[in-house]
Amino acid sequence: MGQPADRASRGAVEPELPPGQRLQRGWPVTHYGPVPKFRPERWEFRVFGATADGDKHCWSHEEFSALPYATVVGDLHCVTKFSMLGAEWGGVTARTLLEIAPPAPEATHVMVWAEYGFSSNLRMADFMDERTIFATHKGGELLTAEHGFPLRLVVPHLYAWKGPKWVRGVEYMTADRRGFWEERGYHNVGDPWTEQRYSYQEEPGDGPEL
Ligand SMILES: Nc1nc2c(c(=O)[nH]1)N[C@H]1C(S)=C(S)[C@@H](COP(=O)(O)O)O[C@H]1N2
Ligand SMILES: [Mo]
Repeated sequence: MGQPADRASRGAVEPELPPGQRLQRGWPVTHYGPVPKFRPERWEFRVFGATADGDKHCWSHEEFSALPYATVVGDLHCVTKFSMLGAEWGGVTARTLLEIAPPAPEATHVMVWAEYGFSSNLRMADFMDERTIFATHKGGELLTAEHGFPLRLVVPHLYAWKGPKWVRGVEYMTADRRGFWEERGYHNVGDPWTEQRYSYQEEPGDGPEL
């Protein structure tokens, strides 16, 4: 391969690979279960749980598509060790969502919900990261069905299971709770830079008791 050295010798800014990860050519599809069929008339995006006003907030697909569009550059690190670096994601940032549907001050975590009950939990600080984005596009193109169309979450600074594809809503929580993979042996926080891969690596305070 020798690619990193070539890049370094050209003096290019080296995109960094977290420990134990390798670069992947192309973009593999990884998920559990079937790819859901998108039915626009039945799709809605919901923000619920510990909201500031106590109400549930809902957007139809048309309404959600009209929210402010932004792009961020961020990586995708799968815990099975492949990484994609420096992709451009387009969509609605988590910060925008937090502004238009603010959480109650007591909210400390979020559960991000997707089709078929898939979920992933995040600390509010990770959700609030400026690069956390509900993506509709990658590299200027609409996501394909396998990659999460019409909407997926991307949390570039965490392992990619923290970014549900086919996402349908966010629950603001006043205490932490494990999502789908976090209940099944994966780390509650999932920082790829410190290789927080599995729940047996958790330190006190990293997550709710198993
Ligand atoms: N709904 C759903 N989203 C999911 C998953 C899943 O099983 N279900 N797997 C996650 C994992 S483990 C990874 S690595 C990424 C992969 O995204 P990709 O298929 O677009 O590469 O999706 C994440 N989002
Ligand atoms: Mo993954």
